[in-house]
Amino acid sequence: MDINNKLKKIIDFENYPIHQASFISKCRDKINNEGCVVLPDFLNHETINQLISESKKNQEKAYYCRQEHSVFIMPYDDNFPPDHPRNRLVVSSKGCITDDQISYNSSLKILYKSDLFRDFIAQVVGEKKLYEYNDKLSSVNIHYASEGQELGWHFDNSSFAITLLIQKPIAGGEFQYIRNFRDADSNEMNYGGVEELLNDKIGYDSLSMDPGTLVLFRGRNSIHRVTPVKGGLTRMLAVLAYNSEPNISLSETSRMTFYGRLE
Ligand SMILES: O=C(O)CCC(=O)C(=O)O
Ligand SMILES: [Fe+2]
Repeated sequence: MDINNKLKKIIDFENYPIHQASFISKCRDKINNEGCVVLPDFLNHETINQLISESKKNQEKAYYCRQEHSVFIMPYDDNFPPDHPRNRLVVSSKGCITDDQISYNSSLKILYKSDLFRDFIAQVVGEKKLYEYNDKLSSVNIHYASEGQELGWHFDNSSFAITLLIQKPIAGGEFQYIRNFRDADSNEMNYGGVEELLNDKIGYDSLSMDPGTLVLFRGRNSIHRVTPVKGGLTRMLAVLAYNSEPNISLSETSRMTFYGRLE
């Protein structure tokens, strides 16, 4: 079967006509105005059940890392004191499996590789074309967060990210964010705002999502975090990553940090 026909069995194509100009333009307006597009029940129930079972089987292969990092995900800068928002540290801890550990037949791979889906995302985020990562690890990942694991406040390096929740924890594991909180391209880092946030002086938004929800998020300027998971059910989430240029590999530093290996 053609990959785009397979795709139509994986997603709710009736409610989400990702090939239609009017739907695409609605999503484009949404991401431009609100910083994210959230599509509940994007994946069919059968797809979610398959993904839960394959992700559980793969969990034993996950590489776990715990890091202390600045919200800017940059090394310590001597030009600022240790308690400056540029250098203050937050904690992130999670497990991760990589693209090469996910079966070629997985719905996630069919989705990731389908032109229909890829063109939809490209048009929504305003890129001509999207490419997979050149290395064998970085294109499709599954993140695992068990009790107590979390992602601290951060800005992403990439301009956008696509996530699909596979399993929701009993409590916690909530995605929280403040949109347009800095302007990286004009080097406007909003240290004042970051300090207020880290001191718990300002509010933020929360995204509520259930398994099967697709989130397309511009995380480069919108600060975000995932709160600590509570209870015995692991938060499992797929991350689909594309590049706007061909032949790009994730940096060696990032691969070593997140995957513990280069290939
Ligand atoms: O787990 C999530 O929902 C978000 C993941 C995230 O922010 C990241 O991987 O940078
Ligand atoms: Fe992020």
